[in-house]
Amino acid sequence: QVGYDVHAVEAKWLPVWERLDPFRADDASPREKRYALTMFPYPSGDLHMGHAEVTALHDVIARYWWLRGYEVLNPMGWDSFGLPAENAAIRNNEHPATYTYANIETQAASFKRYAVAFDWSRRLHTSDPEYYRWTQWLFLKFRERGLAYRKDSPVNWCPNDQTVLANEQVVDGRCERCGAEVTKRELNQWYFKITEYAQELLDDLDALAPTWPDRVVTAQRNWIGRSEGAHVTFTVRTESGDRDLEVYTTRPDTLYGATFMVVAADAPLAAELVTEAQRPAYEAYLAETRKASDIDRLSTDRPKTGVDLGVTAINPVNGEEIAVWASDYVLADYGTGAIMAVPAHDQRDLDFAKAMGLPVRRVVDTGEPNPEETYQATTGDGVYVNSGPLDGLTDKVAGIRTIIERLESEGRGSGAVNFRLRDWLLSRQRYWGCPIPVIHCETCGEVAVPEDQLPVELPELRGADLKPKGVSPLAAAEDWVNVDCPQCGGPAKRDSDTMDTFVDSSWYFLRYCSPHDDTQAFDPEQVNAWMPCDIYVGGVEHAVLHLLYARFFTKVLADMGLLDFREPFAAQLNQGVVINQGKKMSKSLGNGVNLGAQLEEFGVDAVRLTLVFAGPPEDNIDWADVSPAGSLRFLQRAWRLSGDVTSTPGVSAEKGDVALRRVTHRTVHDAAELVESKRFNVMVARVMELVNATRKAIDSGCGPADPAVREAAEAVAVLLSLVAPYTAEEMWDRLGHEPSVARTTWPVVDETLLVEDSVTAVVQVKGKVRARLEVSPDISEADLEAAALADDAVQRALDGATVRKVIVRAPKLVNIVV
Ligand code: ANZ
Ligand code: ZN
Repeated sequence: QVGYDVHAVEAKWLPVWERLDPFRADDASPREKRYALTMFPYPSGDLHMGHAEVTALHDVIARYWWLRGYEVLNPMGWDSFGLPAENAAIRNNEHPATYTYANIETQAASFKRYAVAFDWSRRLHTSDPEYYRWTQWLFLKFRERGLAYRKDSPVNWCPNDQTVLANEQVVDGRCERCGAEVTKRELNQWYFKITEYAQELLDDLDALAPTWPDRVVTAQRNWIGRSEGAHVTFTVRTESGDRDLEVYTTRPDTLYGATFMVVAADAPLAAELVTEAQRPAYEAYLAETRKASDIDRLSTDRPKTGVDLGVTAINPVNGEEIAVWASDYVLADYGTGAIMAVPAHDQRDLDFAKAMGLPVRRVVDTGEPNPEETYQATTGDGVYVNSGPLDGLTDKVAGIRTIIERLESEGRGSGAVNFRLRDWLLSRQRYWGCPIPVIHCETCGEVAVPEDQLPVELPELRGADLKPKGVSPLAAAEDWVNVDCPQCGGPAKRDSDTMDTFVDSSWYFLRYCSPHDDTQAFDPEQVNAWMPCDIYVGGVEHAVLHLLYARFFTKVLADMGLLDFREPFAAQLNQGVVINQGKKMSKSLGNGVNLGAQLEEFGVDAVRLTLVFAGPPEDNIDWADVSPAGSLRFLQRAWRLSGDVTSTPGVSAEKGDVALRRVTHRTVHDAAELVESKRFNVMVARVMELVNATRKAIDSGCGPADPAVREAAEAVAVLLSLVAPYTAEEMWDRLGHEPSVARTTWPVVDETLLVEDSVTAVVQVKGKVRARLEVSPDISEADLEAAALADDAVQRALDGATVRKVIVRAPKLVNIVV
């Protein structure tokens, strides 16, 4: 027998699959539909171990569904706009399109070789005009609904990339992409009003919680950050007269302990309140504030800084006059951008009071040392003190209610809900993105590009300098940017910003359902038939941004009447990370594992098997701890079985060796449950056991001609096709079947073979043993009698004689008297 040549097997089946196209999803299929989605990649370089892992895991599910008789939509495409391509293009002095599309071809070829069960007919690239035409259309629809708007606001600014960043793209005060320290800038920007959906985005997480990873649900809940409290209105005595100052607080019950107020230094309000005497000090402080990131500003260990605005405010419940300060620890775009400081019960306020020598008043006695002396804020429950009508009360809920009622009756406040979630800033001052389809006219103002003029194509800008300058390179493209106003025909300019790439990826899963429709973004009928996605596999790094945005888009489109569901992803799986020698792979550590080299050395199947077998899908995989060589040896063992089988295809397994049949049927049965509960590694372990059992049966048991051996080998091929498609196909071929094993059906499990322990029942006819039956130890008398009478050997022994009496002693004996 010749050896197993992985690369020859790969070369043999790849073109066959190309021809058979076994995973093309048929919209018109009568079969039940399933949608298996995996996060589409950025086209930066070739595929790496991370792609290999996520698609190997994802493929187990998609291929399983096909075998179980579903029509499976399993598409792939590229998230092909964005900074990585633009930066690489600048580095290599070429056009972003050249870099992008070359990488897409490389990755597509690698995916094909890697044998992922994608429906390639649905491939899309978000940077194709056929795609982004509809991204633009969606933007215009959002704008019509008041969900896309522009405003001037301080934005996170990456001085290195010279671009605006969403809050989500600022990690520890640094640019997510390049690591540069992020600063603030005032710009006129486009926003999506995701806050309008904050409550629904939060509420609908409850229904997702059972089928979404906990960490994703929690991250989204925290990101949305709903809190309940009150708006309280103070009166500020300014140099130009009295005015109201509203704050948001989660602890209105501590209002008697408010000893000063703090306004965000960078809120326009601070500049309005400050006295002329304090203005120079304030302006100097403001300049400092603009340099700090939100994360730093909210940090409790940061020394508190600030400036006295020189004005006072009146506390609405006790008429007390307190100082108003500006500081960076209050954020301009959260709540109302101003707070009432209760230093006794909020550590940041207390630190500020200590730093500035401001008064502290305890209003809740928790039994702990007094924060007025210790400068340790107490945040727990206790007895209200120094709090007028609340004094002596211990119930916080009642305390909050009492104060809110009082404020409401006096028109100085009301109960309020606040969200941490901000509107989604989508403008980017970069070239390689979807142009915003808006024209700015001096006469008409902001004018939407008429739908029949979409797409607004990106101008080529060959040879142009794409280096970040703070304005989009598109602004300098005179021919492109200067247009006639669609409304008045007068001179106008195109909006030169491009969209955040998260806009592109917020609806690609819809486009896959009708990817070539050039009359609409998606065909609602197809989308409603395929969606929501039954599984979404991808990295936990997208727990907040992408997943929240995709949910938001889905809800808006449902409100537009285009979708009959409000959540896009019914279930989710986050794979772990492939690491090496206990550490994240990185250039500097030199511990990177090259996917291409692994595939060369061990073949596709062994790499895929290794990734699936390494552990639970959510766990990280340390490449130093796994053995692709071991995987390859196992695949060889499995493959060898297919050459040893000597019975013919189609032979009935019923007469085969019962012990082996039990193992086979038990394995197939359990494999289904294991795949459905996403314990793919255990499923692989079970297939390994089946291979061993089959080998034993061939070598020292019933021999290669036993039909149970064929049954077992065929089951191995089908189960292995979920993980090792080449080996499985080759086995299937050697077992005498037509390709593709991936489109055969899941083996039918004979329930009677699943009985855990069996006993041998002896059947006697006229006192002579005529048959032995393997039966369940708890078989009923009636079932045992029926099984005995149905047995071929028993029937032959009876030879037509009339049965006079059957004595049954379940489960061991049947005695037939004629
Ligand atoms: C008085 C108070 C007393 C507060 C107390 C807390 C404890 P969450 O739960 O995150 O919504 N706050 C409000 N606006 C702020 C801003 N723009 N920047 C920084 N802090 C702000 O937090 C709400 C609480 O955070 C509010 O309740 C306010 O401080 C502060 F014992 O008001 B609290
Ligand atoms: Zn006009």
